[in-house]
Amino acid sequence: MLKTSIGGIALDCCVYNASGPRTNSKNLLVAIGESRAGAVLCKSATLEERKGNPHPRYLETEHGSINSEGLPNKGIDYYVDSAVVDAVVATGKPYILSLSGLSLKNNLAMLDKAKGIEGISAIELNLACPNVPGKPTMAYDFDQMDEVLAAVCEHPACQERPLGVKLAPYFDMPHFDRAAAIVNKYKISFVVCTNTIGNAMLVDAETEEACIAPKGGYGGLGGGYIKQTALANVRAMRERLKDSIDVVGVGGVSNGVDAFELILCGASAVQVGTKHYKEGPVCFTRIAGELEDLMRRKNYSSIEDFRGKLKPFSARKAKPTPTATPPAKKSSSSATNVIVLLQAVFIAVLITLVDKSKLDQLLARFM
Ligand code: RRO
Repeated sequence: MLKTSIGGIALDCCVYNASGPRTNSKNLLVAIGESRAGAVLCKSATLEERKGNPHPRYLETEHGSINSEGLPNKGIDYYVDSAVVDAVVATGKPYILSLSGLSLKNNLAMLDKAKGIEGISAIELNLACPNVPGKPTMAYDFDQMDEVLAAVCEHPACQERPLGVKLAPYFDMPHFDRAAAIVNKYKISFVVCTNTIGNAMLVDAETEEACIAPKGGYGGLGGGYIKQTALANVRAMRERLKDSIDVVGVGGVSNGVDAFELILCGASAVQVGTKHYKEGPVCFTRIAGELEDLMRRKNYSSIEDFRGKLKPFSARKAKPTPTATPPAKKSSSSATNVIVLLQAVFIAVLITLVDKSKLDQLLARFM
């Protein structure tokens, strides 16, 4: 029921993990592979191992999360090592390598290391990490993004397997246009929308402090805080990208309904980050099961039955949803108007029919 494909790789389940939470080591990756997740995506790798930013660097609230991890990872050699690749492949799930080089040169050097490794089913190039001090988000620098994609797409490691690009969230129509136009120029198989909203801040009013330590408290906002941004980014990119480029949705997927909404906006698969951090890989089983329940209720047997089929607002069919502000109670106020009108007509008819003299007598009693 949840089968899909991204960039031509078949996935048994359209729900899998986002790069970041619980993706740093072989054991964590294998645990994802052994869950219901449709694929296994590793933590974004850099050329060298990184310890990341100072702690505390992650906080979850009831509404979502903020992080400034700062790309902690074991370095590319670890994630392409046969001990890791083979262990993930043994789970039967496609292994996707996430790369987030600190320079184009580093990205190309990492691709050299991925070249020829069969167990790597796809590469997700992360152009949107907001948390490395002194490194602006590349997906907001369109000229640099264009230059990096031109070079990366030529690399033999990206000819051997599908290449995906993880983008930053965009908030303005010309930015959607520009990002999509750049991606459309290259042999890119999928885009991932979207990374966290960069340089947000959570504040503790009691202690009067920022909630995380690095970068003066600025961090990437994720989870429920960004679901609507993710929906819009998936939709906007789906509307602009070539049909051959799949869109993967990520941001605020807590349950099956969230996954359904992203697919309705055009996602071929959805990734889960914040909930994976909190619940562990069992979240993939739960969310996939909830998505199946919803599909059964709607008589859908495949995600293709509704993928990208978001309808425009229709006043005739609109029903209030629990999250939407209910419209003003038009129907009851118009019913009140009709009753008042009928009363007026009734009184007018009565006045015409009643004998005028009797009416005079009646009025005299009250005046
Ligand atoms: O490691 C991080 O701080 C991080 C990365 Br690489 C990313 O792409 N997005 C994010 O929110 N955090």
